[in-house]
Amino acid sequence: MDSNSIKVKQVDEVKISKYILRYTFQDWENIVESDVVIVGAGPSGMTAAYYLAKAGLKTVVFERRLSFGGGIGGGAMLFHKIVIESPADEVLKEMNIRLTKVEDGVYIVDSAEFMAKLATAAIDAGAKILHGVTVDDVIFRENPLRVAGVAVEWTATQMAGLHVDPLFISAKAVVDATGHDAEVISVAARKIPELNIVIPGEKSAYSEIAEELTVENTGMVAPGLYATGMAVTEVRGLPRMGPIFGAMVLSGKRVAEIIIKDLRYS
Ligand code: 48H
Ligand code: FE2
Repeated sequence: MDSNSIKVKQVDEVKISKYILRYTFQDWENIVESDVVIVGAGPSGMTAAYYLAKAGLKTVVFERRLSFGGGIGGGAMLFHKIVIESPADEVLKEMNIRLTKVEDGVYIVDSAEFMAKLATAAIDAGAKILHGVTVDDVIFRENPLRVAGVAVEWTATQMAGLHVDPLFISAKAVVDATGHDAEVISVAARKIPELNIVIPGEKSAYSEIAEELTVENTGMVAPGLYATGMAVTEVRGLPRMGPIFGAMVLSGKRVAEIIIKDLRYS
């Protein structure tokens, strides 16, 4: 060894495995009883996670893929710029995301920066984001009838087509932030008919009105179950808006505010 060599602390394979297992299970044991479960780490889910964690609620985000951002990365036709309009710019500025003003109240942001800093903001606020986990069912309770958590499975297990039973995570509020398919609300509608959830499905594009409608209709779909982002559009039969993301951010913020209020008075 020459005098320029760097001394790297030696850790053997067994220790590497033990440390990973110990701290992974420590986290899982903690999140198994959460205040809020958010399904999907897209723009609406991560914004919601940021505000919920900031308010002190134990918040976990389950994301099927091994990445953050949902539809942000794909932008429009894979172009790497995202359009944001006021007042969503205030949320992005709070997260140190740089915006270029193109006209009064309209901004352009780089998709990579948007994804990375949104995730950073949510994590720094205290939210736990777990990748490679798919939510495929909910837990429900009667008297009063409500959604009380989710069932989780490894995405890889699902992709392999294996029949493996899930683990359950309890939560006072479950947020469907899964985007266009509103997967969590869809499964609840199908498997718990007593909730009387009817899903009309998203309409074709009408950007000017779609954003405001999506934000306005954000909120509770059934006791314990909330919609944010494009899941709102699907569940409430609203038009889509295309590659403009202000409503996703504002919807995430709104669902967080509603849940914070609901949990405070429950
Ligand atoms: C775990 C899951 C599951 C599951 C899905 O699609 P997203 O980006 O969702 P939003 O609503 O935050 O943002 C929508 C936006 O990207 C968009 O598509 C817009 C504005 N479209 C307008 C238009 O006209 O087309 O993110 C959802 C995330 C993704 O990362 C999925 O992988 C993840 O949820 N996900 N994770 N369990 N069952 N289903
Ligand atoms: Fe979309």
